[in-house]
Amino acid sequence: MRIDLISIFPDYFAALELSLVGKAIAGGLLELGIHDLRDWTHDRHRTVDDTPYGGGAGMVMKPEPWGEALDALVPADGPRPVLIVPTPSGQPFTQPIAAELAQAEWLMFACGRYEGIDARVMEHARTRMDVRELSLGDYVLNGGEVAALAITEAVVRLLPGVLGNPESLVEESHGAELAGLLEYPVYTKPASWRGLDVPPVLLSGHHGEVARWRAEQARRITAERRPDLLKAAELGNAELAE
Ligand code: 6GU
Repeated sequence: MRIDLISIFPDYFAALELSLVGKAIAGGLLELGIHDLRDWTHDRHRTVDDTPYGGGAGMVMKPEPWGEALDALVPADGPRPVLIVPTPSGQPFTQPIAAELAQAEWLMFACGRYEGIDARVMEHARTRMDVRELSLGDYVLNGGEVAALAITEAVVRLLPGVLGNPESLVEESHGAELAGLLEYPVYTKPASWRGLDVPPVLLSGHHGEVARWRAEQARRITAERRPDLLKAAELGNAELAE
């Protein structure tokens, strides 16, 4: 897979050299391109924003630098990337979307700042590529960079050969997560710590009882924290649970 990230703060993406994503790059499973949007400005101040038509607070990202950046990075006669535009007004990003994006050969992130990118940039890009406006959740970040990092990590860990222990992925697709539930609590040694004991069933060696206990816990935690997911899970409707 290739991933290109366009931003006025390319330094945000230094974190991708670390851990799992860094290893995927070192291992040749992932190619990363990091681009400064201001490289496609032409004025002395390298201006990327302007005031919004129709009035209102804040600034809007000008279309011209984005248009030039996409023209430069996506030649008309070659393969087309999936263009991901992180925005709080996007479709909610979920695990099934991560799995879908992990099938793509080429992802490109357009990270906006301020009040967003002139809407014509996405409208024009749609004529040439698959555009996905995605949100991490119902809260506001200052820009798309942190969301692009989160989406990149969620996608890259699904690429074949990236995860140290692929059993974790198998478990994710058979356990509580597939059922649309939150995960059960986990424990490791020591069996007793600061007066708190690991639930004895986990030390019992009875695999059936362990599985039953974990299913109960997953249900309890989901009921407490995400009653919306529990309803969907009980309908056995995986899509609603997503
Ligand atoms: Cl994807 N972008 C921004 N700027 N804020 C967000 C978000 C994305 N998801 C949640 N809040």
